[in-house]
Amino acid sequence: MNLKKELTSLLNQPIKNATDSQLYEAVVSLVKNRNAEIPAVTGDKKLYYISAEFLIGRQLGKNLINLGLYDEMKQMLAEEGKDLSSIEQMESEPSLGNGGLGRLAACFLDSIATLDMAGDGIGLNYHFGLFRQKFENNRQVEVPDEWLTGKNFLIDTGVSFPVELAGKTYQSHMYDLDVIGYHGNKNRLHLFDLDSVDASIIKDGISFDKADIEKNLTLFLYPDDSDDAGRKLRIYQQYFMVSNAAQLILKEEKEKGHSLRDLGRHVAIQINDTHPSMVIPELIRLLINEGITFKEAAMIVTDVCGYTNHTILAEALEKWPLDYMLEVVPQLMPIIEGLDYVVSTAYHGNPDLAIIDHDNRIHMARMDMHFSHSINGVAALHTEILKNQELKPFYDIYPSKFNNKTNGITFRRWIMHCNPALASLFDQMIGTEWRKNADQLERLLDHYNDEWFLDRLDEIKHDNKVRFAQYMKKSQNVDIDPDSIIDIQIKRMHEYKRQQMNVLYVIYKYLQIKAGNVPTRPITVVFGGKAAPAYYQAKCVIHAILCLSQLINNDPEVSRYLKVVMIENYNISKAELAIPASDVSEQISLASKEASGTGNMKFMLNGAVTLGTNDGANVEIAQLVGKENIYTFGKSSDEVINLYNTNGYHASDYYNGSELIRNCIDLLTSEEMLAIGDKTMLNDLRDNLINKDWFMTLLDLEEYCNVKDQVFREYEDRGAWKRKALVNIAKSGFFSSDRTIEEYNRDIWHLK
Ligand code: 26V
Repeated sequence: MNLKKELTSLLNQPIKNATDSQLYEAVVSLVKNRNAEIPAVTGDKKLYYISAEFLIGRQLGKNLINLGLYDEMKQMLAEEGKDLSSIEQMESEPSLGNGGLGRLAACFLDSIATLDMAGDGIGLNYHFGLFRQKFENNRQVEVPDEWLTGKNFLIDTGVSFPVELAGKTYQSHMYDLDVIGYHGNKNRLHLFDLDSVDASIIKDGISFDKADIEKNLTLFLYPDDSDDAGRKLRIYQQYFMVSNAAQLILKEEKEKGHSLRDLGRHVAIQINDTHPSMVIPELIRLLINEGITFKEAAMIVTDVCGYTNHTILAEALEKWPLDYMLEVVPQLMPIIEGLDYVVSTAYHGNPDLAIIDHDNRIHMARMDMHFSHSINGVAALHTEILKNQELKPFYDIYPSKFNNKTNGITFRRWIMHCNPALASLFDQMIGTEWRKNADQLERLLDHYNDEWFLDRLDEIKHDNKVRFAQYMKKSQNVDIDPDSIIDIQIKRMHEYKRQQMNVLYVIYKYLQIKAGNVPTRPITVVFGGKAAPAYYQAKCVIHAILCLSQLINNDPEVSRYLKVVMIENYNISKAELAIPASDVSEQISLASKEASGTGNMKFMLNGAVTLGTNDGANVEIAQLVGKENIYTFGKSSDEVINLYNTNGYHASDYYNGSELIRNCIDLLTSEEMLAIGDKTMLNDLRDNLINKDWFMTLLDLEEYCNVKDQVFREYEDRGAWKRKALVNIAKSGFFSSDRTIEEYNRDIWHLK
């Protein structure tokens, strides 16, 4: 049936009479019907990607693109006077992830289906995704973000498993989201839930009774784990997720008639960070229940599982107290103790390798490393740091388990959907093959000297800046000049990512302009990101950004040249608007701390030039584009690691030793800032920078200011800049998640 007829019949009225919200519901029904007709990918071996987070974002546009219906739908609706983008905005955004790790899982599912590999995701059906961020009095306020209101893409499967938590049995409820490959077949994302979950327990903001498991189990994504009840709830959630996963996997294997002893031939499990680690003991437990010995079960599970590490931050490597585990999952403890015994026997009680340490804490990553056949980092530098520093004792005993899988992003969302004009320009220049094979983008370099093409690139960038400016005007009533240089740092707020360094640059620029040293062209510095509710320092940085923004924007002398904007409630949809509008991509983490980054890849693909440290995947970006097409600065990861090891960094030396640094930091608590902001927060931020600065902001600050000034100067050589943008786009093919997934399959999963 043609789209118009199908939609009209679903609407029960002519398209032109329908509201956007009626149209949204009808298009979702249409898509769900189409998805239902698509066969599932089959194969002799199947992957299960288990993750506590799938930051999938809105589903409508992505489904239409992958079904090959987007352009036709858009045009048909336009003929009826309707706008597909506005209809897409009717969808509540599923923010089922915190940041990079969750978004990566979503990109991976897209690529796995596109490459026709049999692979499902398994996670939790949080009723509330990551909190919605509001700004009040220049501070972050958290409010619940319910996404299950209104029509969505979930399919109620009716499938259910019993899960025992603290001695009580709960019945799970499995919902599915279809994951359609680009012009391909279908996999699924299975999200488990509990019927008794009850939103009425939510009190002020996002607080709720953390002990009421029956009502809160899948209520929120990653609740604040700063107190004991929160940490316990994490264990409840994690076990609920993996017990369902393990039961689903064994059920599917039995249905296929496979012997569970052959699990390694037919199943691959990828453990996304340590949140799903309990799948190892849970699977062993279930296999023992099926009559397999502990020893054989442990070998089978090791064959099946692969573990991905996403961070070297110590506080993110989970270690659960033994007594919590005894309380919540007593059935797993004999298995975990058994595994610990195996390790202790094999490695003569080496405490660095023990699963259960002397303080009776269970090291989840260590269990993963002993009982998986693969351990991977997410960018070349990150994997090297894991091998030589963070996980060295494990690399020494299991060198062949370690491998690198540099992250990637799906080009379906991060160019085709978010930047359709640029995608069509690529079609025009090099044909459409790049849509299936991202390496083809390199052919754009044939047009390196084509003035018409370079101008088109620039026009599209300008149009995207206008679109972003209009959006910011409408949503936050801020004015952005589309002719200014747009410099963007959007990511979670964390001291290691060093948004505070960017803040200090803004102050440096403010002082320069005040002193009459004005830039050639106005600069717009854009921030966006959420701070964990209990992360005080990150909240102080948000406060400083918002106060500065007020100070500068109300100062006509400065605001002609400099503007500071913070996107409220930064999420996937907002990223899709901001990234195509950016000239400069800020990737300024302290070297060694950002495992990979994936925003950096999205900016590059959309023609922004990176200003970054030699960290994570920035290193690989630099290798690909060459040093004339990226701006790098700062101390190397080796130097930084050495400073940590020798306690060699003292922020106060930098503060006392540099007038520039002192002036920038002192402005934070100057009269004009205190007239706007909170004295305690601004003082605490200043104090921390001078006396602690754990992530070494001041180490790289001066170099950062100099290089950033250079970036803005060189932007004025318009011809050269357009070519830089072109090279970045043309070299971005390597960062397609299709490439990443091919590598996972080649080295770890062996699906086909
Ligand atoms: C998790 C937690 C959990 C509890 C307390 C504090 C804390 C701090 C950090 C984290 C990080 C979670 C892991 C994560 O999201 N890593 C990101 O993974 C991306 C995909 O591989 C990668 O691009 C980012 O560099 C990395 O930070």
